[in-house]
Amino acid sequence: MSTDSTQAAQRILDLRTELDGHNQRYYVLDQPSIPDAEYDRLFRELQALEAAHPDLISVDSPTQRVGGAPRAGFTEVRHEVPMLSLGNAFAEADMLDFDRRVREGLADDLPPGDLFGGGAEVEYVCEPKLDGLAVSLLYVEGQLVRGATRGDGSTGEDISANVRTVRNIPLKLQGSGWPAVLEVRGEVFMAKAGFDALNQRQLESGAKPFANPRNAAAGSLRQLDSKITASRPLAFCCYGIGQVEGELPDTQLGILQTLQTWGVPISLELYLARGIDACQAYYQRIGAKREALPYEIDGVVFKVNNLAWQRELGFRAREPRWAIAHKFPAMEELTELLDVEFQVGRTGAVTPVARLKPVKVAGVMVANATLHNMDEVARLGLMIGDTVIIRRAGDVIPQVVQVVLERRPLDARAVEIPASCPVCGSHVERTQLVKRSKGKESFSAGSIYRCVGRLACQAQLKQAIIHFVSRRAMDIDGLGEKSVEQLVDLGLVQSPADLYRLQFDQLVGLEGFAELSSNNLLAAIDNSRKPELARFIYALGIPDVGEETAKVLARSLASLERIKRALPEVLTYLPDVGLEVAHEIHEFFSDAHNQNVIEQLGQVLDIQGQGELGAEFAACTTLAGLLDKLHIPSLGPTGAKTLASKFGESLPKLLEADWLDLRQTLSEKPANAVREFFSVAEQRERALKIEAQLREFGMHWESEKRVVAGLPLAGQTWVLTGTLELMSREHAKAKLEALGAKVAGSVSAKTHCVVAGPGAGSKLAKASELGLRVLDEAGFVEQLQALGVTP
Ligand code: D41
Repeated sequence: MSTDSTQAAQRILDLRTELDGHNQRYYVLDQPSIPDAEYDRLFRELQALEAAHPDLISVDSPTQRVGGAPRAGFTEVRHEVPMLSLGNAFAEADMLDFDRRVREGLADDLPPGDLFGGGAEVEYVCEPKLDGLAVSLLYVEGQLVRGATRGDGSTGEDISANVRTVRNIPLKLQGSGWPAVLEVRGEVFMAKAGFDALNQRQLESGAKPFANPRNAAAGSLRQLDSKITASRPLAFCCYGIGQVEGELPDTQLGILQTLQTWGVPISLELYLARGIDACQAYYQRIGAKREALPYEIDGVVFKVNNLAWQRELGFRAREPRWAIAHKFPAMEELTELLDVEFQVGRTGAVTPVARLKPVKVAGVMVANATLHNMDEVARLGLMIGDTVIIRRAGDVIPQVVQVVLERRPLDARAVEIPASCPVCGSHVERTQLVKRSKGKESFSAGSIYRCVGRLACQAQLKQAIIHFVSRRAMDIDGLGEKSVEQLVDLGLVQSPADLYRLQFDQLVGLEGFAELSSNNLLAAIDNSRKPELARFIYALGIPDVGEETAKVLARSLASLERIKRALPEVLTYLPDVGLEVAHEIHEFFSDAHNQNVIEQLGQVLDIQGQGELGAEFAACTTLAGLLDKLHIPSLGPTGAKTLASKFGESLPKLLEADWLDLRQTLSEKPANAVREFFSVAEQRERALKIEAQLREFGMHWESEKRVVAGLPLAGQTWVLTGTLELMSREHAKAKLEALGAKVAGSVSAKTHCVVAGPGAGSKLAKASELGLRVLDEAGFVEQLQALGVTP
């Protein structure tokens, strides 16, 4: 043998071993260890080597077989008609080759081409290639009798119980005229939204999240317990048929459309293209829509429409000659983790960031990926030097989804959180994330690391200033991230209040600051001196306080003083403020450093919109509700109610009660708990303090039966949709909120009114469906005027 073929033989053996290993992990263990794109490359390398050295082909080469063995636990199913696999095209040229082979294969059937060499064109059915799991559904007399995986194409697994849980798979065909035996084939997949929600749930329950929707679909479908399958957001889309006893149309499209009339889901993107150019155009169109589609696709599939021609073309090595998949650039690639660096965010959170050997993922160069937190690093089992799978889906930041353990180098290093802040050198503190749920504080597994340097840390200061000046916060135009960095680095700005002390002479001459831009910036800063309270609160950058929460705080408490003093329990009386956010707010204002920054800002700003308390607190509440918020062990909501009514809705009376009084209303355990709770002086005082603050903020016990006049639209939810022509949507929203209404993004039965401008679509349709009140913009303006508000 020549050295060339000796080398080829060795490489072929290596490739086969490697591919067999991947097949085993992919099909049998549901744990793929490399991205599809990498697998495809290895597979094609092997195919090419075998094509060049046909004598080296062996029957057990992965190229001669597709798929894997059924997993122990499911019954085997033999496919009457084999489930073929699909050939792949990666470039336009591959598609032209495919079309040429089709036309050559059909030469006798096609009409002659024209005089200019243009051949007759073939009709192709086009559809997206879903990234899921191929399955077979057998219907006998219209009844679903069996579901099976594709397996290796000849033998799959019986997953009947599981497919029955997939919501859009008909258990019985609709209508009539279906063949006595009909095998429907298609893809079971998981939509992007369902996948995200599932992974969220997996994380919350401490389970491992799935790397991508395909793994999630496969893992869900191959559950031995079909109850688990039922809880997963799976869907089915038919792409063809297998065994048939009866009549069906004689085109691919005709069959799919007929199946649809029987209730079988087919692709919404189906398209009939005449000629290969129309196919290429379809590929481009779907490619442009790819990220916006609600499910993941990895290419587009083209099939000769005429069934007689499909039969004539036949197949070769398990791939039909009449169909091909034109792949899109892969969303996942392999690369190397060069290092892990630590970034410090606005709230001081120290987060690991992956520095990668640059790699192109779906057309975009990726050199960094977020690692979220140290728990994520631990979950991935990540070490520096590892080969990792990078995934870029939609417009989200690239993510590290998996470590390829087999490729871990001997000198791989552990990822360690620095003991001190990489920016300011302050101590890095570990905070165990506390999940405060009803009744108890539970420690979740999560923890974050925080630099304790606050605004003395340049990184936090920069982020805080960038947030402070942003459009939705103080809206100071002309101060981009680069300029903020400069001002901080030069020591000109050491706290947000320093912005208001900047002088022309300090600015002019800095990078990006000529005379005009310096003056413009100073004017913009000056213009921001009278912020609305909500804007100011939002600009402070309190963890977990977004614009909405800032508005709620401003509207209901209506003064910075009250917001600063509000007790966490009192804050939870506000709409949409949970205990966790309430604690964040309280802790923020209790911090001496923050108090200092706010104090300084108070000297340079004139905060607007402070005054009377809003309607939120004017609402009545009950003593039982307050007891509930104290989280007294063993005291449930019912116990709290009986207790409150027994003591005439009066906290002082309840505090005077002795054990016997308590025992008259409660059973022994809660009675003891209540006595014990209030025997601690601090807790007694705290309860009284909360009550006093609630009263100060305008709350009344329901028992006091005082009629409270709220804002005219208090308690109502409004939705704005379509284009408003007389005013901006923000303006309309502000007006509604000032009247006490909540403005929501989606229509539900709880919506009070929908304001619909031109171009309103599904929200308007839903409103009419629900019989809701709908106003056009003119009607809305009238309504505002009727309520005494200038539009
Ligand atoms: O959407 C898909 N993943 C898809 C897969 C599709 N739209 N069409 C397909 N057509 C076939 C043939 C042409 C063989 C009937 C397929 C597959 N096969 C397929 N899926 C998995 C292996 C083969």
